[in-house]
Amino acid sequence: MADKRPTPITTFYRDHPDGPDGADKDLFGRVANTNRRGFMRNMGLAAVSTLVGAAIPFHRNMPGGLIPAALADTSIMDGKTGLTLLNDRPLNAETPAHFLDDDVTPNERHFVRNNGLPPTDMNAQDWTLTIDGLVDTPLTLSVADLKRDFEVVSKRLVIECGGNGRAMFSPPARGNQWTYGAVGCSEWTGVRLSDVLRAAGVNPAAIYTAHEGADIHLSGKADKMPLSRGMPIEKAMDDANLIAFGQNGGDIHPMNGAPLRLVVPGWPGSCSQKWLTRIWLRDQVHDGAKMTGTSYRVPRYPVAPGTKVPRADFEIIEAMPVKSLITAPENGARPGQRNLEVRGHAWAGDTVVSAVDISFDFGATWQKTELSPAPNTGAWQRWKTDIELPEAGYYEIWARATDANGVMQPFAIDWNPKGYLNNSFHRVAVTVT
Ligand SMILES: Nc1nc2c(c(=O)[nH]1)N[C@H]1C(S)=C(S)[C@@H](COP(=O)(O)O)O[C@H]1N2
Ligand SMILES: [Mo]
Repeated sequence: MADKRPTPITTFYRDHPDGPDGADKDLFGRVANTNRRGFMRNMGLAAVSTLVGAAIPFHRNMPGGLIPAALADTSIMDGKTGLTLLNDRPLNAETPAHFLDDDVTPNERHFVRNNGLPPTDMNAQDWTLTIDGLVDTPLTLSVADLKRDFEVVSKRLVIECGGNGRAMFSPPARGNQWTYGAVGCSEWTGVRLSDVLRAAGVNPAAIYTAHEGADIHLSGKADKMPLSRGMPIEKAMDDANLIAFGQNGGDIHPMNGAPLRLVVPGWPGSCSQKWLTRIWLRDQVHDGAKMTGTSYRVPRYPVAPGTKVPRADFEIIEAMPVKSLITAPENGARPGQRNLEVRGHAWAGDTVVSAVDISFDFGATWQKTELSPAPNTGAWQRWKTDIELPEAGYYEIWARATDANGVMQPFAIDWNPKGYLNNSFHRVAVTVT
């Protein structure tokens, strides 16, 4: 009934209903016209051994495409450290909770969620953004134009993948097995999306945005996009949204969408188009890649775990639910003393967090924490408290946030077929020695 550990990769391969090919497909994405799957796929044992720096006595048990844990600290991504690699094609990596302890998530700790292959050219000098569709004046803007013609602002904004927490779903949901770390709160610098849309002149017939980026579909086909999502025009006009060209005082990390990306706090990360090239205003709900079917959608009504839900009963995810993360102590900590500072962050979609409580007696009693206000709309909020554990032994620290509407994180997962919106409590194990 509580959180389940992520499925071990060997179990995942052994039990996959479509065999190892199906498991490969889930983990690495099938490439339609080539046989390249993951980067490990075509590597012989000798190459893998070289990479891990030793012979592998149990190599026969290694599933095809397995990313050795020794390499899982994202050694194939420059400028990222300590992330856990979940998939290498497309690249997906999450941040262990204790590496999210900073108020502002450094570039190297910001998770990476790619649906396709990053563009090869991310040169800010010749990058342009087109604003078109239902606007009075279509615009083509360079990064320099954006900086010159609009007010430049810096804000801390949370980006959280709609699938964060998917790994704890039972029955399991296909897709990247994010645990807790598909979330980050960097300081983004850019111009307000609303200012740019107003400059183009929003036609009253526009009801939805459509976002396009320069990344490449896994098939390599130029006429296919890995991801193109949008949002209702009312949400797009929210002053919190940025067209960002900076992250934490410097350039955006290439894997986080350099040189230009949208940042739409509070809604699924998929709204925050990376490598942004176009915003198109439409008179209908956008039907781009991963906008339709069951992508980033949940059933309109609560369903029992494992239910097969008709497609027509899915609706597009909008605001993300209230959630908290324990960033200290680290899971598995073995402190030598009973007094500890417990701290973390909490955030709540389009609203704010009003309380974070923690428990170390499996939820029998709860202790209030000191909660800071968000430094700006769309940022996460720091919480912390001191605890004194009564004696040596094993404890779990649980955190539970409540939003301004009185909605509290649940203990158990609200299951849905695609594994979105898991905001059940974060739990951390601590053994006082
Ligand atoms: N162009 C493009 N933008 C994208 C994606 C993508 O695959 N391509 N992934 C989206 C998803 S699903 C998420 S959760 C966020 C993740 O942002 P990050 O990789 O900077 O953490 O980017 C979004 N923007
Ligand atoms: Mo996402």
